[in-house]
Formats: sequence, C-alpha cells, structure tokens
Amino acid sequence: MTQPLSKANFTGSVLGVSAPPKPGMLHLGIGNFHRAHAAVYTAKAMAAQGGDWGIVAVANRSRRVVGALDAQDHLYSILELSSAGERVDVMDVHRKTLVAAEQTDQLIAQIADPAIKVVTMTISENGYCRHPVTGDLDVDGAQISADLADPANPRTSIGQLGAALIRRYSDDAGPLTILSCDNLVSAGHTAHKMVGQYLQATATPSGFHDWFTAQVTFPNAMVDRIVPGTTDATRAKVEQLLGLTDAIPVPAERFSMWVIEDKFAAGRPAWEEGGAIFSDEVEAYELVKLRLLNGSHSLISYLGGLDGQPTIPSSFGQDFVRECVTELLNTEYLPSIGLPSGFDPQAYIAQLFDRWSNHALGDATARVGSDGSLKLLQRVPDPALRMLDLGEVPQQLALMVAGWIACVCPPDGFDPGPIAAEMIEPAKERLAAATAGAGSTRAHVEAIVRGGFFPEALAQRDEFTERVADFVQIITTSGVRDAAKAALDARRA
Ligand code: CS2
Repeated sequence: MTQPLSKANFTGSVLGVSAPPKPGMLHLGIGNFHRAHAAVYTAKAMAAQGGDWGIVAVANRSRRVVGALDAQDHLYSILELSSAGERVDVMDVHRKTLVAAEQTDQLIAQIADPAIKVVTMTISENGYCRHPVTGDLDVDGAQISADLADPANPRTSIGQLGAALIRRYSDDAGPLTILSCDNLVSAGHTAHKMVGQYLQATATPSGFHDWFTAQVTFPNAMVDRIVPGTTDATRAKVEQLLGLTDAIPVPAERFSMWVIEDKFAAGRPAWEEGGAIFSDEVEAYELVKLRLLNGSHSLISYLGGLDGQPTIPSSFGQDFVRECVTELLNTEYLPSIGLPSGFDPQAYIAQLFDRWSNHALGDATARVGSDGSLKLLQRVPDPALRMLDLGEVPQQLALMVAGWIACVCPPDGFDPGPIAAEMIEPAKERLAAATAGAGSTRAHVEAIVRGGFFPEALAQRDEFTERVADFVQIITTSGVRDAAKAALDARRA
C-alpha cells in the first residue's frame, strides 16, 4: 500500500518554503484555484525574502480539503500538465485550517488578529451576494438578510468579513488589506462595495466608518491560471510520480499570471518574487482577461457542450467553435477594451489558443459552463451594450447567452445532452420558475433575459433578446453548428 503524503513520508524538497512561518495571511475559499495560484506566489515570496506569511486556509463549509490538509501536515501537490510533459511539486505554505460554517467565532477572531495583514479570497462570483440587476449587495436576498438579522453568526463571507472588521476596529488591531482573487470586473472595487454596503446596513461602533475608509484597502487584481477539478486520474498520476498518495492534488497548466494594484495597508508578501506584476493599470488587465479568456471560455463551453465535447480542448478543436471564438475576440471583445500600455493583443490571443488546446490538462467543458448565471454577468452585458449602442447586434455574445440557456434551461422538449447535464447552475430553480408556462421559444428567452437575470440596460434591448431567441430556436431545431453558422453569416452579410 502506498504511504500517504506527510512530512514524515515526503523526503524531497517542497516548492517555496518548508515549515511555513507564522500566519500573516488568511485565505477564504481553499479550493483548487488558490492552491495553484496565490499559494504558489506566497511560497516563492517567502523562499526569496522570508516574512511571516504562512497562510490560514479557510474552507466555507466543506471539510474535504481542510481535513486532507490537516491529515497531510498541510502538504499537497500541484501537478503541472502541458504538451511539454508533466511535473509535480509539493507545497508547504499553509499553517492552519478553519471551516467558516463550523468555526465562525474562530474565523472572526483570526481575521481580527493583528498578525494577519492580508486576507485573500476566492469565494467565486456567488460569494459576493451581488444583485444581478442592480449590481449592489443583495440585502433583501435570503443569505444577506439572514446575516443582517444575526450579525454575530454570519454565514456569508461578506458577513464574516463585516463582523471581523468590526472586531478588528474594536480591538485596535491595525490596518488590513482584503484582496479579491475572483474573476470579477474591478474585483477590488466590487469587494469593497459589497463589504461596505454590508457594514452600512449593520450596526457599527462610533468611528468605525472612518477607520474602514482609511485603514482597510481592497486592491484590484487580475488572476490567471487554468486549474481544472481534481480527478482520479490526477490522484493516480501524482501517486505514480511521488510514490505517495495525496488526497487533494491540484492539476494546473504551466501558465500563471497575477497583476495586482500595489495598495496594501499593512504590508504584503514579495509576490513579485513569484512573478506577480504590480501595476497601476490593473483594471485594464482585468478586462483583457475577463473578456478575452473567460468570456471566450464560456462560448467554447456552451458550443462544445451542445456538440457533445467533454473537454475544452476537444471543443476548441472543432472548427466552428474556433471560428466563432475568433470572431468574438476580434469584433466584439477587443474593440471594447482600453488595452494596458505595451500590451500585444494578438500575442495574447495566440497564447490563449495554445492554452485552450491543452489536451494533457483536459479541462472539463462542464466546469467552465457551470455557474453561468453569475459568470455571464461579468462577460456579456458591458461589451454587448457597447455594440448595441453603435447600432450593431453582437452575434457571438447573443450566441453565448443562447448556448447557456439551451444548456441549463432549455425550452420544453429539447435535451441538451450529457455534458450540459453536468453543468452546475445555481439559478436553475429560478430559471425554471421564470420560464414556466412560456408558450414559445421567444417567450422562454424573454422570460430569462427580462426576468431579473441580466441588468436592466441589456434586458431593455429587444434586438438582443430577439437574436438570442433566434439562436435558441436554431439550436433546438437544427443544432448548435447551424446556430454558429447563422451567427457567422450574419456578421459577414
Ligand atoms: C473559467 C475560469 O470557470 C471559468 O469560467 O473561465 O475558471 C478560468 O479557467 C480561470 O479564470 C483561468 O484563470
């Protein structure tokens, strides 16, 4: 029987540091992305420059990852997969674990500990509790209203940060930086707005808001590394390479990028030692990545999913998908972005094409297609409105929305197939309720586009809704390839 990964069993050297120092950083959302991204930069920063930047790893509710970290002395591996081959690195950067839902008091106390200087977070689009129509904190939604009713026992990350900041202020524990590592437009501003609106809606001690304004910073940041879910094949490969079993290895591509606004209230790890870029053009980088990579990713996943393609590289390997993505990139996304200075978009796109063709990594179509109701909000409305204002209907963005609808809330009688069935859609019930009784494909699509799933400004554009309905109609009657052809032909006409 192979031995488990642990400090006693692993005799090789770790990536970054061994025996991480005292925690100076806490991470909310200990999923695969953090473990293959910020954790790596932090380990390399400590290896190069030292510093008390050991990480407190916080899971929201599941014990799966933290239980394995605890059992493995906080070691885990990253399996890098590319056409150049594979390599495995063992990481040792976390010092302590918590489960927010079970240890809420400890979490609040930990964030209020003066030793913690930076809170990073990957809580996904869902974690920000943002209203899809207004873009404000969803104070009337079930999650935030429950936290506001019982603020000492918050269930959301936003409520937990709110409670911890109040404690930090009351304890005079010093300034703090909260760094979002999620794929959001202006991620720092968004996090600031959600936490700020929560704190406005709850009772705070006198002087708190001045302290919050002056002493808590929320830098913007662009994060990038394609990190699929862990599969049995990941575990088997790591076991073969390490000779030890790791319950929570993370597969990842070789590419990694982090562009951060240097706005830290109480110091930070020397992440530049791991290759991070500090820039004052972060919002431009965020848009480049959110649209060119993430937006195109969504189109690849919905077209590929409807075409029965299980992975992103197999989807992107279909000519019709590649043509649609090329069109999306060049005519709908690129003109919508003020590029960072010195940025070469065609080189970036060529690199994206390679990254989407990584068969060794085999990123799942269904992973990228999941959470569409939240992800599309970052990827569709602004660039679509820009074109609509110019009198043009964005064919590929409409096709993307149609693909999402056909996969996760298809009109009656259409079966989008097994890949779509694997996509997780948190709004599934609301989508079903909104479309119940729709008598036609057009009515079905109108019920979604105008039903509180998109901002008002887009919902009002009939020409967009109509085009989405056309594409859903074609997908459900003659297939996704014909819908793609119609989108490309409309542009050429
Ligand atoms: C993907 C991202 O889930 C998605 O929609 O586009 O997870 C993507 O792989 C990462 O943002 C890459 O940095």
